[in-house]
This record gives sequence, structure tokens and C-alpha cells, in this order.
Amino acid sequence: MQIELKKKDLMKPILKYKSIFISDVHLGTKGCQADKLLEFFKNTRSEKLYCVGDIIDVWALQKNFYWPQEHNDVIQKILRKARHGTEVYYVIGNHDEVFRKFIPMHFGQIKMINRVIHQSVLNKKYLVVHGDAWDGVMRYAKWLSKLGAIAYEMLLKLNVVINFFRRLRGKGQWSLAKFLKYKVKNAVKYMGEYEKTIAEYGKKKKFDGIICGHIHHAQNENYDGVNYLNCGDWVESCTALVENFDGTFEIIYWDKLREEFLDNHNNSDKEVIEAQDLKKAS
Ligand SMILES: [Mn+2]
Repeated sequence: MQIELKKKDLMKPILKYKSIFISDVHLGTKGCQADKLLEFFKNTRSEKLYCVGDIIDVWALQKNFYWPQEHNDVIQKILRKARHGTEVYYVIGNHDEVFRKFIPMHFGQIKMINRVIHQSVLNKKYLVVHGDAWDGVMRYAKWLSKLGAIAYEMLLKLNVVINFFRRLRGKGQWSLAKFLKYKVKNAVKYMGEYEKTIAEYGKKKKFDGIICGHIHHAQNENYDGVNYLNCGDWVESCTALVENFDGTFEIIYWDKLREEFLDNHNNSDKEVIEAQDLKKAS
């Protein structure tokens, strides 16, 4: 029985990487796509796994406790990977900043830290950090960003009231659509600013690159010789950053890769692939 299990394991195709970086999973919120992350974890292996902040959303949990089985499974899976030889780092973000009180600490085999330096295959130095420290709003007033979300929701509700009074005064409708477009344009500008600010810091501190998260936007960009890498998130985009064995970095869009990878290996061709593998092995 044991041998059979081992054989099955050997035959199972797995995506292998030198290092995997994920951030902004936001476990404890309804938006978290834990099922997809579990699938990603099941189909990948790496020597190192970096969790780059906001993995557990303690802010959200404090407001409203939401913790389904799948969110638990994600934590179990990470712990399991650590037990089975993957070097796991848990970099703390702003939504899980409560852990900052306890660092540096070990949780099982997992190292919990504020920031860590990743030595790449090509011997380059990357600073791995969540990135909230470079977020203008965050830096100046923590409560402001929390207030921001509430204010915005209120604004949406107020829109109806605003337009009622505008009509009474004979004025046209206040366009929420226009306002949103303006917001999006600002968001793009804001992300650019964030990327530039972090890259500048990297340059100043003589890093070859910076690996971060926080703004939920995966990116692999060069700013004045500094490689800016962002892991993205598992709320909307389901992205991960990986370091291949040749030292190249790549952003993985799981929705896209899962189709190519799982479809190729979960159909009737599986037996053929396994037979070929067996031949090679013997
Ligand atoms: Mn964050």
C-alpha cells in the first residue's frame, strides 16, 4: 500500500520552482479565494516559500469573525510544506500587524519577520517586504485608510440622497460613473508612485530588487536598475511571483496556468504520460 502511494506521488506532475512568493491572501475575509490558493499549493513545489504580508486579515477578523474550513486548510498546507522541507518565511503586513509585537519568532518551522533578504539564483540581493511602509496614506495616518473604505461606502449610499436634493434645486444628476473613472485614473497614478518610491528606496539601500505586495497589483518592472516585483493578491487576480531555477522571475496568473496545466494532466492522456515516465524511470 505504501509503495503504491509513493508511486502515485512520483507520477503526479508538479510545477517546480526555486522560490514562490505570495501576498495579500486576506484569509478571514469573504473575498479571499482560498480554494484557488489551495489548488495552486497542491500543484506546486518550491525550495522556498515567502508569504509577503496580509496573509491573515486580522483587521477583518476583529470586526467580523469569518473563518471557514478552507481558510484553515491554507494555513495547514503552509505548515505542511514547512514540515516537508520547504523553507517558509512569513513577512508581516499591515492587516496582520498584530504579529509584529512578537517578532522575530518561529511558528512551527515558519520564520515570522518584518522583512528578509532573498539571495537569488543569480546571486542578486532582493529585499522582501510587504510594502505598507511606502504607502503615503498608511504612513501618515493608519486610521485614515480604514476610514477611507467606510467613507466610500457611505458616499455610494449618499449618492441617492445627493441627487434627490440636486433635483429639488434644479441641478443635474451628480455622476457617480464620472467620479469612479476619476478614482481609477488616480489609482493608476497612485500605483506608479508607490512602485517608484519603493524602487528608489531599493536603489538607496543598494538592493538589486524589491519584492513586495500590498497594492494588489502584480508587477515585474525595472526602475532605474532596480527590479520592482509585486506578488499581486488572492482576492481578485490570484497571482504569485515565482523564481525559476535559471534565476528568472515570473508572474503566474493561476486562472490561466491552471487551465493549461490541469487540463493537460487530468484527462485521459494521463495514463500515456505515466507510461512514458515509467519507461524513462526503468
Ligand atoms: Mn497590505
